[in-house]
Amino acid sequence: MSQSTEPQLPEDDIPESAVRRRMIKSFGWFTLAAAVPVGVYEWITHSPGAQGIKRPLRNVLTGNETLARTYFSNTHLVPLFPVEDAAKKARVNGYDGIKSPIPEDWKLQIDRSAGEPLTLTIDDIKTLPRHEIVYEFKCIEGWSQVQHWGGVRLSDFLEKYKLATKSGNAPSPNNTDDLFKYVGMETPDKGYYIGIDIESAMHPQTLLAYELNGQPITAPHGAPLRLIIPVKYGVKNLKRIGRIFFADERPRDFWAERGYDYYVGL
Ligand SMILES: Nc1nc2c(c(=O)[nH]1)N[C@H]1C(S)=C(S)[C@@H](COP(=O)(O)O)O[C@H]1N2
Ligand SMILES: [Mo]
Repeated sequence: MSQSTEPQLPEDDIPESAVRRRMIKSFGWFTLAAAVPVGVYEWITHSPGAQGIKRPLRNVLTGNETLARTYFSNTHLVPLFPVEDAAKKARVNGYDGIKSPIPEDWKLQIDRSAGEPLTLTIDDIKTLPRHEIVYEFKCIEGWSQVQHWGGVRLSDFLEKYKLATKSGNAPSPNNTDDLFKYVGMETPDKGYYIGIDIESAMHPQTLLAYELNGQPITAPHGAPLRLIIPVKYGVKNLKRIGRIFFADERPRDFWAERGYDYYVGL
């Protein structure tokens, strides 16, 4: 586990707090970025300069929902905390879809637009760059807690396995029309399920998490793999992912069906 005050990142990475500071300082940049339609935050920050910013801006969309969705997802980083602030014992909440033992033959299944579904082991997922995040996890029921999670970026995962696109190519800032609008996830027994907008899925702080406090996630917290999506309330942070799929229609969502807002963004 990291002893430094910030989660350790690969050397070529931009520390997320530094990105945030830059964003806060540069209000103009922030406003421009807020108008970019799809989850291109990452693409913009990694692009060399003005040239890289031009293309997403050409696709500016209007409409309140689009603006709200964009503002609350890819242009907005949640605040980070020093690792010492993380709760030693994270709170457990919600057992839907995880009441049975973890399937011994657990594999992550991912539906693709063409060909057979992909099936991956936890070791396959661990081949991607590991990221940690220490942030305030918020449950819609009114509690929150600083927690320390580790895993891989969902955006890295979608790129590596060429997912979330109609063409079967890796997601690209040059072709946002090719992206499906939603990502759906469900537990192996389908007892809990969520849908998230693609902008939030591509958000740089969204993780497929396999560690809590530097240890493998325990069963009640969603072993072997769960979603950590800091731009959303707890309800969207599905534990024990069994299947991932992509759609242009909103995937069904356990708590949205029970009266909560579909987006539940922070
Ligand atoms: N499979 C599954 N995932 C779930 C839930 C659930 O009941 N089943 N509850 C959600 C809610 S409401 C919250 S607040 C968080 C809690 O995560 P934790 O138990 O790790 O604190 O998990 C979310 N993911
Ligand atoms: Mo929750």
